[in-house]
Amino acid sequence: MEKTFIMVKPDGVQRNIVGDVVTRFEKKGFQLVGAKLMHVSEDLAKEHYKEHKEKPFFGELVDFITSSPVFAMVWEGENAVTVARKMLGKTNPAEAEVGTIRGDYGLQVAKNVVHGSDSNESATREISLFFEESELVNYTKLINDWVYEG
Ligand code: IDP
Repeated sequence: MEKTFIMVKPDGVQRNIVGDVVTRFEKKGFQLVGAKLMHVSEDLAKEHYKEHKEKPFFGELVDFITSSPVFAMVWEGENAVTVARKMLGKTNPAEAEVGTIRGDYGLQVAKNVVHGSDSNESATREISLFFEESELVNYTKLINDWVYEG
Protein backbone atom coordinates (compact mmCIF):
# COMPACT_ATOMS: atom_id res chain seq x y z
CA MET A 1 0.00 0.00 0.00
CA GLU A 2 1.21 3.49 -0.84
CA LYS A 3 1.00 6.58 1.31
CA THR A 4 0.56 10.10 -0.03
CA PHE A 5 0.69 13.55 1.51
CA ILE A 6 -2.39 15.71 0.95
CA MET A 7 -2.75 19.25 2.26
CA VAL A 8 -5.76 21.54 2.17
CA LYS A 9 -4.10 24.91 1.59
CA PRO A 10 -5.03 28.14 3.40
CA ASP A 11 -7.69 29.03 0.81
CA GLY A 12 -9.36 25.63 1.25
CA VAL A 13 -9.38 25.93 5.05
CA GLN A 14 -10.73 29.49 4.93
CA ARG A 15 -13.41 28.45 2.43
CA ASN A 16 -14.56 25.45 4.54
CA ILE A 17 -13.54 22.82 2.00
CA VAL A 18 -11.65 20.58 4.50
CA GLY A 19 -14.66 18.37 5.17
CA ASP A 20 -15.35 17.81 1.50
CA VAL A 21 -11.72 16.88 0.77
CA VAL A 22 -11.71 14.39 3.65
CA THR A 23 -15.05 12.95 2.51
CA ARG A 24 -13.83 12.49 -1.07
CA PHE A 25 -10.74 10.57 0.07
CA GLU A 26 -12.77 8.46 2.51
CA LYS A 27 -15.39 7.61 -0.07
CA LYS A 28 -12.78 6.75 -2.69
CA GLY A 29 -11.60 3.98 -0.37
CA PHE A 30 -8.43 5.50 1.06
CA GLN A 31 -7.56 5.15 4.72
CA LEU A 32 -6.60 8.13 6.88
CA VAL A 33 -3.22 7.62 8.55
CA GLY A 34 -2.60 11.09 10.01
CA ALA A 35 -4.12 14.57 10.03
CA LYS A 36 -3.63 17.93 11.69
CA LEU A 37 -4.51 21.59 11.41
CA MET A 38 -1.31 23.61 11.54
CA HIS A 39 0.49 26.79 10.61
CA VAL A 40 3.30 26.22 8.11
CA SER A 41 6.49 28.03 9.18
CA GLU A 42 8.54 29.94 6.62
CA ASP A 43 11.34 27.35 6.91
CA LEU A 44 8.94 24.46 6.31
CA ALA A 45 7.32 26.29 3.38
CA LYS A 46 10.71 26.92 1.73
CA GLU A 47 11.76 23.30 2.24
CA HIS A 48 8.46 21.88 1.00
CA TYR A 49 8.50 24.02 -2.16
CA LYS A 50 12.31 23.99 -2.69
CA GLU A 51 11.99 22.66 -6.26
CA HIS A 52 10.37 26.01 -7.13
CA LYS A 53 13.07 28.14 -5.48
CA GLU A 54 14.09 29.82 -8.73
CA LYS A 55 10.55 30.40 -10.01
CA PRO A 56 9.17 33.96 -10.11
CA PHE A 57 6.19 32.94 -7.97
CA PHE A 58 8.27 31.34 -5.17
CA GLY A 59 7.95 34.31 -2.78
CA GLU A 60 4.22 34.53 -3.36
CA LEU A 61 3.89 30.77 -2.83
CA VAL A 62 5.74 30.86 0.51
CA ASP A 63 3.76 33.92 1.68
CA PHE A 64 0.49 32.24 0.76
CA ILE A 65 1.12 28.85 2.37
CA THR A 66 2.25 30.52 5.63
CA SER A 67 -0.62 33.08 5.66
CA SER A 68 -3.24 30.99 7.46
CA PRO A 69 -3.57 27.38 8.71
CA VAL A 70 -3.42 24.34 6.46
CA PHE A 71 -4.93 20.90 7.03
CA ALA A 72 -2.19 18.31 6.51
CA MET A 73 -3.05 14.66 5.94
CA VAL A 74 -1.53 11.30 5.09
CA TRP A 75 -3.75 8.90 3.15
CA GLU A 76 -2.97 5.26 2.37
CA GLY A 77 -4.22 2.94 -0.34
CA GLU A 78 -3.45 1.21 -3.61
CA ASN A 79 -1.78 3.63 -6.05
CA ALA A 80 -2.47 6.42 -3.58
CA VAL A 81 -0.10 8.95 -5.20
CA THR A 82 -1.43 8.63 -8.75
CA VAL A 83 -5.08 8.30 -7.83
CA ALA A 84 -4.93 11.27 -5.44
CA ARG A 85 -3.39 13.46 -8.16
CA LYS A 86 -6.32 12.54 -10.42
CA MET A 87 -8.75 13.47 -7.65
CA LEU A 88 -6.99 16.85 -7.23
CA GLY A 89 -7.03 17.68 -10.95
CA LYS A 90 -4.61 19.80 -12.96
CA THR A 91 -2.48 22.39 -11.15
CA ASN A 92 -4.41 25.28 -12.73
CA PRO A 93 -8.04 24.99 -11.55
CA ALA A 94 -9.22 26.76 -14.71
CA GLU A 95 -7.92 23.75 -16.68
CA ALA A 96 -8.83 21.07 -14.15
CA GLU A 97 -11.73 18.80 -15.05
CA VAL A 98 -15.03 19.48 -13.34
CA GLY A 99 -15.44 16.72 -10.78
CA THR A 100 -11.90 17.09 -9.48
CA ILE A 101 -11.26 19.07 -6.30
CA ARG A 102 -9.45 21.90 -8.10
CA GLY A 103 -11.89 21.76 -10.99
CA ASP A 104 -14.84 22.11 -8.63
CA TYR A 105 -13.45 24.71 -6.23
CA GLY A 106 -10.79 26.88 -7.84
CA LEU A 107 -10.28 29.53 -10.50
CA GLN A 108 -6.61 30.52 -10.31
CA VAL A 109 -3.33 28.58 -10.06
CA ALA A 110 -2.11 30.40 -6.95
CA LYS A 111 -5.32 29.50 -5.07
CA ASN A 112 -5.78 25.88 -6.06
CA VAL A 113 -7.14 24.61 -2.72
CA VAL A 114 -5.09 21.42 -2.29
CA HIS A 115 -1.61 19.96 -2.55
CA GLY A 116 -0.87 16.31 -3.32
CA SER A 117 2.50 14.56 -3.65
CA ASP A 118 3.55 14.06 -7.29
CA SER A 119 5.59 10.86 -6.81
CA ASN A 120 6.38 8.23 -4.20
CA GLU A 121 9.69 9.96 -3.50
CA SER A 122 7.89 13.28 -2.91
CA ALA A 123 5.34 11.55 -0.71
CA THR A 124 8.04 10.06 1.52
CA ARG A 125 9.84 13.41 1.73
CA GLU A 126 6.71 15.46 2.38
CA ILE A 127 5.25 13.06 4.97
CA SER A 128 8.49 13.20 6.96
CA LEU A 129 8.61 17.00 6.66
CA PHE A 130 5.10 17.49 8.05
CA PHE A 131 4.65 14.52 10.41
CA GLU A 132 6.55 12.80 13.18
CA GLU A 133 6.51 9.01 12.88
CA SER A 134 4.49 8.89 16.14
CA GLU A 135 1.70 10.96 14.53
CA LEU A 136 1.03 8.29 11.88
CA VAL A 137 -1.47 5.66 12.95
CA ASN A 138 -1.36 2.07 11.73
CA TYR A 139 -4.64 0.21 12.00
CA THR A 140 -6.83 -2.20 10.10
CA LYS A 141 -10.21 -1.27 8.68
CA LEU A 142 -12.54 -4.18 8.06
CA ILE A 143 -14.19 -2.17 5.29
CA ASN A 144 -11.04 -2.69 3.21
CA ASP A 145 -12.35 -6.19 2.40
CA TRP A 146 -15.07 -4.35 0.48
CA VAL A 147 -12.63 -2.02 -1.29
CA TYR A 148 -9.96 -4.48 -2.44
CA GLU A 149 -9.96 -7.93 -4.05
CA GLY A 150 -9.36 -10.77 -1.59
P1 IDP B 1 1.27 20.89 -8.14
O1 IDP B 1 0.84 21.55 -6.84
O2 IDP B 1 0.08 20.53 -9.00
O3 IDP B 1 2.22 19.74 -7.93
P2 IDP B 1 3.53 22.54 -8.96
O4 IDP B 1 3.93 22.81 -10.38
O5 IDP B 1 4.43 21.67 -8.14
O6 IDP B 1 2.04 22.00 -8.98
O7 IDP B 1 3.40 23.96 -8.23
C1 IDP B 1 3.28 24.08 -6.85
C2 IDP B 1 2.25 25.12 -6.53
O8 IDP B 1 2.72 26.38 -6.93
C3 IDP B 1 0.91 24.94 -7.27
O9 IDP B 1 0.03 24.07 -6.61
C4 IDP B 1 0.39 26.35 -7.35
O10 IDP B 1 -0.41 26.68 -6.19
C5 IDP B 1 1.64 27.20 -7.33
N1 IDP B 1 1.93 27.71 -8.69
C6 IDP B 1 2.31 26.99 -9.75
N2 IDP B 1 2.48 27.78 -10.83
C7 IDP B 1 2.18 29.04 -10.41
C8 IDP B 1 2.20 30.33 -11.05
O11 IDP B 1 2.48 30.46 -12.24
N3 IDP B 1 1.83 31.39 -10.27
C9 IDP B 1 1.50 31.27 -8.96
N4 IDP B 1 1.50 30.09 -8.33
C10 IDP B 1 1.84 28.99 -9.03
